[in-house]
Amino acid sequence: MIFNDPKLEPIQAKLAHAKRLDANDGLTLLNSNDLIGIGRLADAVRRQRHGNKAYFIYNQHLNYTNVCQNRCQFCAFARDEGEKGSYTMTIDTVKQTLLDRIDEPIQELHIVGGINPELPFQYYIDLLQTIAEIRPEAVVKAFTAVEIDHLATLVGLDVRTLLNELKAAGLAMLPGGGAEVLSARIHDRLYHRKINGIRWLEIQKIAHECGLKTNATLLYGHIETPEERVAHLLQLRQLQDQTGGFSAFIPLAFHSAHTNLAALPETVAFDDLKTIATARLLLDNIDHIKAYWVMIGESLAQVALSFGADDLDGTIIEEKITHMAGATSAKGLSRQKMVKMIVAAGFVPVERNSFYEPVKQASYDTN
Ligand code: V47
Repeated sequence: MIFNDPKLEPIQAKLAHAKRLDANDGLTLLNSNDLIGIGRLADAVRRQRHGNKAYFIYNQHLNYTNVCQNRCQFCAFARDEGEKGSYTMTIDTVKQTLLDRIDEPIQELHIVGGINPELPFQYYIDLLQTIAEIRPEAVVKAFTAVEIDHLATLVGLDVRTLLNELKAAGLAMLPGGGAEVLSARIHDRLYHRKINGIRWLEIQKIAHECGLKTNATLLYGHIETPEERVAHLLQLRQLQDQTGGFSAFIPLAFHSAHTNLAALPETVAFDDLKTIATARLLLDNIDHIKAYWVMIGESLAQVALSFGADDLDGTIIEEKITHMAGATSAKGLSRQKMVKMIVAAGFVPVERNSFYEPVKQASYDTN
């Protein structure tokens, strides 16, 4: 390959010799303006792993409460108890929300909420058991490490015992949020009330040891430096070397509207693509990189499939967290729309379950 930026040549040579990229390579990628060169490197690795397949899932998000004691600076979703717009779903409302969609072939429920000090531990057990009752075939991907840490403290159990109890009630996987950026500096400035990066990694490790797969995210496009982004990716890679428990990595583009950081601009497509491609190249031990269409929009998510991403996440049905922060993407997508997006981008759609096993599907109508 001939690059516009000759600094990419040694990176290409390393990749050709199956040598691991390091922090300097990560910085070179993020600081380079040769977007096409970076994209070609990431696309080559993506195609070695996944060919021209692009994954998606029929999933439903359920945010059981927005009452949260942590009040992170970047969040537009959280409310105080009793504040206008605050809500907590009763178990009956959860039931009804699931029953409203009972005829749809939902494979996964993605469940996250605020840290609501009023909710007893039994609520979380009831939530999991209700889902298992109504949707026994769906995989429950629920509770970030922040919620897990809170529940362990609430009920006075160590994380391992707690996770085993939640597993027994139906928990199958943890979603990737909560770490934001694995950096003490950013933790102290933007989300000091919640667990720090060290604790987040510790909880992932315990979850992996309990046989639970987890995802990992990076919230980027606020006050973090390129060095901090790279350090975040390398900490994930290091843990993955030990446990192999991360299933997917999802870069999350920051949306500033209605947050305490509202003066910050939206991320730009150039940086979104470079971040996805850099993640694909540095995270040589995490199989799946998601282009999360909710945050970068449907069109750019399609393009991202050629810049290292292999998964568009899912139908979602109703996304709340990013839309409260000004996202202009759809709140949910139909299966047909997801298939069309993938086909139009030149890839072969694979509808998957939470564990990336293909779901048997009659042929898709893409007209
Ligand atoms: O941790 C909050 C982010 C995350 C904003 O595991 C924001 O498959 C942008 O973790 N602008 C929750 N981002 C979402 C999440 C996730 C999403 C999709 C798939 C998976 C998965 C996990 O949302 C939070 C935080 O990083 N977030 N506020 C905002 N204003």
